[in-house]
Amino acid sequence: MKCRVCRGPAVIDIRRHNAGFCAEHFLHHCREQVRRGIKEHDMLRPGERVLVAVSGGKDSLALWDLLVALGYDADGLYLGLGIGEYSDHSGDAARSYAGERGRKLHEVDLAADYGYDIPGAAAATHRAPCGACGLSKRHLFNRVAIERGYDVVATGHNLDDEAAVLLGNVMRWEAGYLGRQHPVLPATLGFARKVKPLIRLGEREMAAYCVLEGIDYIVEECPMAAGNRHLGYKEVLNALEERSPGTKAAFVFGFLDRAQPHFAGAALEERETLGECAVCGSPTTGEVCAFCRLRERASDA
Ligand code: Q46
Ligand code: ZN
Ligand code: ZN
Repeated sequence: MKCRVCRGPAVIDIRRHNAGFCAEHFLHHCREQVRRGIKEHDMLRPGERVLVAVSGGKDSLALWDLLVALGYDADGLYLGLGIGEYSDHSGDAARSYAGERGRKLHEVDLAADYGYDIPGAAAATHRAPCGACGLSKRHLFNRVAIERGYDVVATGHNLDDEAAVLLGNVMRWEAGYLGRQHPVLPATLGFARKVKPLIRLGEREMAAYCVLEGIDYIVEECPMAAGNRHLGYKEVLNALEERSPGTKAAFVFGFLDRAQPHFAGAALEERETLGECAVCGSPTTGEVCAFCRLRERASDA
């Protein structure tokens, strides 16, 4: 297999693009895909301050690296979830990446700063940990962005993640979620803009990017992911992709082009009914926001 660009030996073959790339041109391909994604969806503008949600995994570290390579002013935020060794290792990976490359990493620790952790929240609510975890992440990334003057929160969701979430949402016809499933959620009162610049890159590409760029990321998966529905959807999608490369990209990009706009109204309606949380001031549909309610229950436990 040869590099599509220079005809030298390829180090990676991307079936979806029916192309191989040498190391140099693969890194260029990744930057190009991010640049295109940002431009197509008007995710970021020059001079904006970007807060990258950093987990220490391949996607978030590659995202941070790519944004800086493309000239964006991007800092990281690491959230300590208190999930045993997994959290210790992921925090180390995020800190050493930032330290080695001289980048600014903010940190919030759920236990020290908010009095609970994810395993405790799961026990207190008798629900799957990912619900409390996702809620805490959304709330805190947004809050830190607003408080510290960032214009945008960028997350490392890649094409495989988006395809799996989309399949889940379609299987249940979750109109509200489908309306919000977009690589850009615009800023509204109390919410920073949220963007997903890795939308055009797959999981395998992100792992290869890290290896080729010498980024040490945490390979172990979160132990609480077991039983997470998205893992099942990913397996199904991988089987389809294996049979016909390009299926995931067609599924996600076709949705964004042709179906998502039909659902956008449902999401807007929800936003119109928002007031302010009596405890923290964040936008919420109730008196007290879901994060403050979770914190209250989990820190009592
Ligand atoms: S960290 Fe949190 Fe994930 Fe672990 S508890 Fe679930 S949501 S699986 S990306
Ligand atoms: Zn090449
Ligand atoms: Zn609140």
